[in-house]
Amino acid sequence: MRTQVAIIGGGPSGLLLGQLLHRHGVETVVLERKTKDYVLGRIRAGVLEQGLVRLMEEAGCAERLHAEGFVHDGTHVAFGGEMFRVDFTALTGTPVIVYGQTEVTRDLYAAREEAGLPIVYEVEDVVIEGADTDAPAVTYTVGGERQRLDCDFVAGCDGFHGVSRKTIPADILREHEKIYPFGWLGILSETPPVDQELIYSNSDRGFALCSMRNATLSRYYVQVPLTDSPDNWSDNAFWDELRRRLPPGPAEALVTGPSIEKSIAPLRSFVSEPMRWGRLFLCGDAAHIVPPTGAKGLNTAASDVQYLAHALRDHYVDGDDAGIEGYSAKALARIWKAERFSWWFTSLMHQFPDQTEFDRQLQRAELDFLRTSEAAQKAMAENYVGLPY
Ligand code: RFL
Ligand code: PHB
Repeated sequence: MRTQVAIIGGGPSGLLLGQLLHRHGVETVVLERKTKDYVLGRIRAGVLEQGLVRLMEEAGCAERLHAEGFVHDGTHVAFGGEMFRVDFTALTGTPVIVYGQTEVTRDLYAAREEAGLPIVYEVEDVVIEGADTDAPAVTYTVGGERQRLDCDFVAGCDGFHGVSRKTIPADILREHEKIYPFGWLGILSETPPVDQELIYSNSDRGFALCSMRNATLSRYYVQVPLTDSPDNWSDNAFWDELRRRLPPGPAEALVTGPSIEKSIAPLRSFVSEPMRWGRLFLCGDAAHIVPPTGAKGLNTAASDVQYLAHALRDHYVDGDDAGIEGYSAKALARIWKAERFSWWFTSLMHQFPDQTEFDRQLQRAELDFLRTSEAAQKAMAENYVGLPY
């Protein structure tokens, strides 16, 4: 088999890239390790920057997002039993959209299927060959048979545990990592959200976040030690702990019910450089991870995809390779800013096991500065709604 761009990974990065390239007449084949149902069963991000919304529009996949997504003009930040609001739209002119990653992915799958574009599911033992030559190929096993996909370029959209990053030789790849000493225990429940907007809470008992998917589906998180397990948490224990970490108003308003999903995600910051090796490009979680506090994971994947889609368009349509040459540096410049914001907001909102009273007072002072300073709120809002790209 032969294609122009082999896309490894059928998550949001790979599917969005495939749709954008299709719009420019560039052929792709998507290779996905799992089944479609498995990919759509993963509960992940919920907050979309305007940049991603714009890309979904460009891909012709934004109809349901506009009909069902919720416009959030701001967010609440709670600490010391009090709560204040940061008004994104007033401060930056831009809101964010709450629409689940699962739904983004579902819309992209539907568009790919409607356009009759190829996806190969349940591929195993994927190997990228000749990425540093003019004739790369991807080999893989499906249904017990070894296959070969010849291509011009390979897009590594296969997430943090994929093969693409590992294909870059060790003497070229540089990895930067920070592991946080806690995780987020998250639940999804068929209950109305406690507030119309998100609540990020720094409490003496640890961080909590109230989020949502729609008017009847809520997503809540509490910070837990890395050693914890979801099996240690009954639904009631979760609700009690969440309530204790919220200010009195939302704590009283919280509607509880059975959880339909419960899991723990560790928190990590990670960047690998460069994001291009010859004809192999890394996109999204394959190249970088942020702790979820800034809601930036899916959104940083989106900016990579835009840069890469435009670079490949310029190559095929205009014969211009400047975008390809500049891809890694351009993507990384934006990634590092999202890394910085996600690290900052994580550091501000969580309890660290080795935190001294001095550190805690600094957190309180910074939160109070954020509460009272328009300049501080504007800096936060600008980052939260997404730096331009
Ligand atoms: P994905 O979504 O991991 O998709 C990669 C795809 O590649 C497949 N794959 C392979 N396919 C073929 N061959 C191989 N060898 C393969 N290895 C892997 C996988 O099966 C998968 O389908 O990466 P992508 O597309 O780059 O998208 C990135 C986002 O998924 C990720 O950044 C966000 O979900 C991160 N994230 C959040 N981001 C936000 O912006 N806001 C959030 O609120 C938010 N919450 C979260 C999150 C991530 C979480 N994780 C990873 C556990 C909450 C959680 C719990
Ligand atoms: C979510 O809804 O899952 C969510 C929202 C905001 C975050 C992280 C996760 O910062």
